This record gives sequence, C-alpha cells and structure tokens, in this order.
Amino acid sequence: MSEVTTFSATVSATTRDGVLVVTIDNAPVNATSANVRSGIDKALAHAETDPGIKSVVITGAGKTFIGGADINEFGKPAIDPPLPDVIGKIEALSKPVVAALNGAALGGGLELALSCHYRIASPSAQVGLPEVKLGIVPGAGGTQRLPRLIGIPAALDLIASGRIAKAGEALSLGIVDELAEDDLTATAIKAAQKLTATPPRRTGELPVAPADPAEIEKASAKILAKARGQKAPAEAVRLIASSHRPLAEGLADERTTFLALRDSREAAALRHIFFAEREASKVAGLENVETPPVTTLGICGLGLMGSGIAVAALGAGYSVIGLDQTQEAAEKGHERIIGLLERNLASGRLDQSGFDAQKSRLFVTASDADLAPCDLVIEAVFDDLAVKIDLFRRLDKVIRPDAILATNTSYLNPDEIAAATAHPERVLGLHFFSPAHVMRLLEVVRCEKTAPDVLATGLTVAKKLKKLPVVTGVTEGFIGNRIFSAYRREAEYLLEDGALPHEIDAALEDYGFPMGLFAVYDMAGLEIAWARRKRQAATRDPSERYVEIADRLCEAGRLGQKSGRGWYAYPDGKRTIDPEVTAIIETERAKKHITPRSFSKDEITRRMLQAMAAEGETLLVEGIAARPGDIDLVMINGYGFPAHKGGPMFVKN
Ligand code: 3H9
Repeated sequence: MSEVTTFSATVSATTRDGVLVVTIDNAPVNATSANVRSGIDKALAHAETDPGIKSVVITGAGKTFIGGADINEFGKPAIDPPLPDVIGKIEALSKPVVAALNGAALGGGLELALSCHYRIASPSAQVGLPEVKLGIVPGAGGTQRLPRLIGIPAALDLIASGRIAKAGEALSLGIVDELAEDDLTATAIKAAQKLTATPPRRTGELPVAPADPAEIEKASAKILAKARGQKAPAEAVRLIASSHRPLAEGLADERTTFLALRDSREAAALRHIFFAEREASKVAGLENVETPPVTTLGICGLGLMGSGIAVAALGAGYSVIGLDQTQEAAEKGHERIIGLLERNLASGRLDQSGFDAQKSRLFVTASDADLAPCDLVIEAVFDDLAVKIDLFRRLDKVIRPDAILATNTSYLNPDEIAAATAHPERVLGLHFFSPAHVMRLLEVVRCEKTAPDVLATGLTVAKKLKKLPVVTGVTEGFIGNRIFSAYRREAEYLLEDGALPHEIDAALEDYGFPMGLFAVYDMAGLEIAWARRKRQAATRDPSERYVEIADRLCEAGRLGQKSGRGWYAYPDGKRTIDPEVTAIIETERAKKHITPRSFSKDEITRRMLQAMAAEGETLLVEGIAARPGDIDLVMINGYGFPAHKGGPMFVKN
C-alpha cells in the first residue's frame, strides 16, 4: 500500500496493487461540499495521468458513503467544480471506477455512484434520491442515469417518492452490482482489478429500456395526485419519463430544473424543516447529561392510545408491561395490540420471527405490583385529573424510586399530576398523537420539576420509538393544541363574520391541508370539545369574543360523522353541505347583529395563518416553545400543516 496522497482537506487516497482507493472524509455525512468536489476532481486527474494506476475505488469514511450534496451550500454563491462536472469526469474516465458503498448513498451521493462503472455495497448500505423531500429534483444526473440502469417505472417509484432502498433491494433492482459480505474495500479492489480487462460500462451510454406507456401514465398520475400541488414530484416525473432522449439533452434540462427549484420558496421551506428536525432534539442544558438504560416500559390504559404506544414500543425492542383496570380489560388490550401487530405482519412490515419476538415481549396485567420492573411507565388513561392523580399515587408505591413516570395528557396540567407523587422530579409528559404507532410527533413535556436526566431519557426513548420529539413547557394544550385552539377560534370568528364551513375547508385544502378543519371535527366527533367548553364556561373571560355556533350544533345532536350529522350532513356517508347548519350560523350572526360579508380563499387562509403565527409568537415569549422551528414541526407532523409551506412560523417570515 502506498503512502496517503491528500487531494483536499476531505479527500485522500492510497494506491494498492494498481488501484487508487479514494476516501471521502467529510463528517458528519460526507456531503459533497466544495472541497470534496475539488478533491475528487484532482484524484481523477491523478488517476488518469499516472500510468501506475489501472483503476479507481471511491468510498466514504465512517458510516455514510455520501449523504448528498451539501445542503448548507444551497442559496450561497456557487463554488467550482460543480458536482455534475465531477460526476461527468468519473463516467468518462478511461480507467474503471468502482463505487464502494460503505453506508448511505443518497442524493448527489447516489448520483456519483451511478456514474461509476461498477457498484459494490456493504449489506448495511442504503440508496435513495430523496431530493423531492427537499423540494428539488436530483441535479447531478439522477433522473437520467437511474432510468438507464433500472428502467423508467422503477426510477419513477424511487425518485418521485424519495424513498430509501436497502442494499438487498438495490441489488435486486440493479442499482448495485454486488454485495460485499466481508471486507468491502478488499472486494472493491478485486473488482476494480478485474474490470481493467473490459471497457468501462458507462451508465450514461446505456439505452433506457422500453416501458409500457400505460404503466408510466398510471404511475405518474398516482405520484401527481399524492404531491398535492408540490412542484418537485411533477418535475421529477417529467424528467424521468423523457429520459430516453440523448443524455446531454436530459442532463441540461435536469440541471435547469434543479436550479430553479432549489431557489424556490417551496425548497427553502422543506430545507427549513430538514434542519428544524435535527435541531429539535438539541435541548440547552442537556448536552452532557447521562441517561439511564431503559429496557422495560409500563403502559397504563390499553385503549386505542395505550395499544398504539405499546406497538411502537415493541417495534423499538422494548419489553412492555400493559396495565388495565380489570383482567378482562387487560386481555382485551392484549388482543388489540396483537391485532395491530398482525396487521404489520400481513402488510409485510413485520416478518414472522419479528412478530413472534414482539409478542413474546408483551405482558398484560390488572395488578399494579406487576409494573415493579419498569424503567419508564407511560399512562394513557382517561384524561381526567383525579383519575391520573390516583393512578400516579398507586404507581408511586410499586415502581422503583428512580423509574420515570410519564403522562400522556393532552390538556391537563402535568405539574399538578407530578405534585401528587413522591418524586415530582421523575415525572414528565409524553404527549403522543393518535394513532400512536403511526404518528411521528411526540411532544415531550418539561414539567416544572422534571430532572434533566429524566427529560433527556424522554428524548432518547422518543428517538428509539422512531418518533420526532419536540420539547414543550407546560401550558394548556402544550404547543400543538394551543396553536390549534387559536386556529379553531379564528375559523369560528370567520364563520360568524360571514364564511361558511365548506368555504373555510376549501381554502385550507387548497392551501395544502389534507382535510378542512370542519371536516376533521366531524371525523373526530364534536362531543369532547363540547364537554371541555362546558367545563370552562364558568371561568371564561366574559369580555372575550365567544362563538356559540358549535354549541348550538351539539345541542341539536349534531355530534359529527358518527351521529350522521355535524358541520356537514352525511347522506349515504358522503359529506354534503347542510342548509340546516347554514341556518344555525345565520341565526347566531343575527343574534349578535353581525352583517355577514364574503371572504376570498386567500383572505381565509391569511387570517388562519396569522392567528397561528401570533399564538406561536406568544409561545416563544412565554418560553413554552424554544424555537420557531419546533412550532412548525408540531403543526406539520401533528396537525396536517403542509410541509412544503414550512409551517406557520416560516410562512410569517
Ligand atoms: C442533493 O444531493 C442534490 C443533488 O441531487 C444535486 C446537487 C447538484 N448536507 O440526519 P442526521 C447534517 S440534495 C449538509 O442527524 P443520521 C445534519 O444537518 C441532498 N448537512 O444523521 C446533521 O447536522 P448537525 C440529498 C447534512 O446519521 C448531521 O448531518 N440528500 C446533510 O441520522 C447529521 O444528520 C439528502 O436529502 C447534507 N446533505 O442520518 C439526505 N445531511 O449534527 C439528507 C445531513 O449539525 N440526510 N446533514 O445537526 C439524511 O437523510 C441523513 O442525514 C443521513 C444520516 C441518512 C445521511
């Protein structure tokens, strides 16, 4: 092996038996930053001119091959050489180049690998072109080279969804040529030596396999319907579907499209979300806090919420002890959890051995004492203060003094629950969203006395559960429901001022919400919010504007879709505008002497967005939310706010 040759601060190489082994070492994810690009460029020139070098291997240091282009460089002045040029040089090199994928090859990383003449992956490697999730299309040949390698339908599936494929799938699709079971670099060197006997196989020179136009049409239509107005998936479809034209033409079109999208508001919004997600778990003061190991989770209350939490916990490898009030209720909970696991088995998300392993880690009981081995107990019982306090007092007697207690309350004050226990410092809130095994968002509530290691453990467990944790302080409804209340309030003001439920819903759906607010109410049922309003009636500030329309609906027995009527009527199950609702609204307006006026869709969304952002500002001032990005994450991942708009705080700027 030769001495190490350094091509740039992040790219170096050694020569082994005529093979130049180039390593990219640009922590944390080996993104193709400017000095990576210039380093590879120089390594290629060296390989081309040094007669002692017969072939090249490109690999990454650490656990990632290349995580993609450096997103931090987007929006800054361009630095030469551009990635497409470097990639073009790799493909054109007269000597064979092998990509040795030691880990994730994503975005520009996979595009670089596609331009190599052979690809070997370690079994832990993953590949993907997730650019659409950042509001862009691949900009360094991905939309043109991938179809040449795997055909248009498979490329459409990968690029337009942005999904990540594991090494096994990458092999069966033909994205990688070989999996290295042992030493990846040694296997890649052998392959590179063998390849010198034949002319390099250049992906860009391969023909695109003919595909059934009807199949392409069907796949494209499905992608566009799912995109809900986002630009990038549509552009990706267009570029992939036309990839049979000459490579240079396709690449030029792809580049122009990439640059235009990169500079769009949509892409800026999605980048904001990308970085906000990574920021969210960085909590001031927790940097050096050690967290105790957690292996056994207790879950109290095995209804829909508790069962969902149990499924997430079993999937993350925890042992679960589920508690319910009676043995019969506990057995029912067991059945519900197993039913959810069986669904995962049937859909292929879980194989038989995984199912058996998860089932063997589940135990249910009606006896508090059985929770003794738990490291963390999460309660998901009825949202009533007395019920929760009684439970926590009982738990106090059976769990270890260092075990953590978490409440899943949505609206109660967790400080009051904590105060009822012997160790309030070990209490925090873990506010899951329903269904808890599906929804990614988890509000981690820092109570007044929560100890730093308890909060840090909550974050660690959340990540292991594959959730997106966002820390919130204590306030009624935490971050999400506080903002949701403001949004709901504004919608009700709009109703009283002249807009109708379907007009508000249409404006929100046009903006990108999957469903309008009043349609969501009807789906969820109106009675819980009605009960809360009745509880709050005595303490409500009489000078505050209060809209009574929802109360009138509930009093008329219109409790939502379940009762066949709510904000809409549901003849034959189909949501329909109901003149009876319009009449109730008009009566309420008349009572307050309001002369209704009409609102445009833009005006409706503007007022709703302003209400959310104003409440968000208040949460920041009160110190309930640490960053605007945290608020955006909550609204996107828990309340259907369209991700490509960046969240209410991003929109405001
Ligand atoms: C692209 O490639 C465009 C091309 O088609 C065309 C070009 C011409 N850049 O996620 P983690 C940072 S677009 C800059 O927690 P993990 C991240 O912010 C790109 N920084 O790690 C974080 O920083 P910090 C297409 C990046 O191990 C740190 O790395 N590629 C980038 O859980 C750790 O991140 C993608 O969309 C980046 N590209 O997961 C892939 N990526 O520590 C995006 C990450 O300061 N990346 N950072 O908070 C990922 O999916 C994951 O980061 C990855 C590692 C799976 C790679």
